Amino acid sequence: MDHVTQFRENGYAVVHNFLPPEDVAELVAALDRVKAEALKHHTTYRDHNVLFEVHTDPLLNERVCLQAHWTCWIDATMEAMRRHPRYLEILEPLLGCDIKHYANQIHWKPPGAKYTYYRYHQDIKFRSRPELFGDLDTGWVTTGLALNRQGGDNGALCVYPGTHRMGYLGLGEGATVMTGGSNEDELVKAGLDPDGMVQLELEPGDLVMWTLHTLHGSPPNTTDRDRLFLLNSYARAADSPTRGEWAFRDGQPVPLGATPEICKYEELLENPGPFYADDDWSEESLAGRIASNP
Ligand SMILES: O=C(O)CCC(=O)C(=O)O
Ligand SMILES: [Fe+2]
Repeated sequence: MDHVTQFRENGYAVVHNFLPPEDVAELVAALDRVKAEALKHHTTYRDHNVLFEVHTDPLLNERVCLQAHWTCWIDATMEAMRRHPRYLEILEPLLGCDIKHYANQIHWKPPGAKYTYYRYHQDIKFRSRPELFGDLDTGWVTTGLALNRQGGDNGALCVYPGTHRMGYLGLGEGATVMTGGSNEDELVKAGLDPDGMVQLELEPGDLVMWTLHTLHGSPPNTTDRDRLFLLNSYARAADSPTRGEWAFRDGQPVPLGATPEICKYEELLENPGPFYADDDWSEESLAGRIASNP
């Protein structure tokens, strides 16, 4: 099956060898630069759409960076890669040739850290203003690019085929997606067979794509290797005139403009930062914390 058929039938698709090794190596080097920059901050830091999710890990007793958003604003490799021609190639059959970009996130899973899993959820949960977007079912594609080898042991993504047709299932409510603990029990409550969850095994340069309704999550990293994952979310430009950065216009890559657009951070205009968030991930302070997701 080609990726378009897979995506439509299963709600996800894997594109092996999406990027060649030289591009992967460039991205891995960029991730190292970004992480070094992030760890200059004592806690979570935001400047417009750029976010470094930094906290002191309760097991490692040292600072870790779990996510970095929109690093295309601070790193030329990241900026070029968000509109790499391969993205257009795989997105055009699904979204056309006018495409906007809504989420750009690096996710790390530092070995030995406490919070390296993502509870099962559907990304529609994180669209705070769905009315601003047209076609939430077929107009959106989230992509996750594996930048190192990943499987169940180091926390690769899991997806549940067919859930893209089931509407919002309500999994993962009542706790944050990165800290709330396993929610496997909710699968059964939602009428799903836990064995239906597919654990992906990805090589460096492989890409997985999923919809806003595809149920997914990922297990913790139990190895001494990190898991390097680069997420980018795209949608049909015509569906959201007021949100998102252009990625491709009329089939041509579009660099970032002079100033950031509102993407997922709706408070961009009123509260652009830079500022630090009070990001204490100790057990006591976690209640009520909202993690930022694509
Ligand atoms: O990084 C992962 O494994 C999953 C991330 C995810 O699903 C999300 O951020 O919405
Ligand atoms: Fe997600």
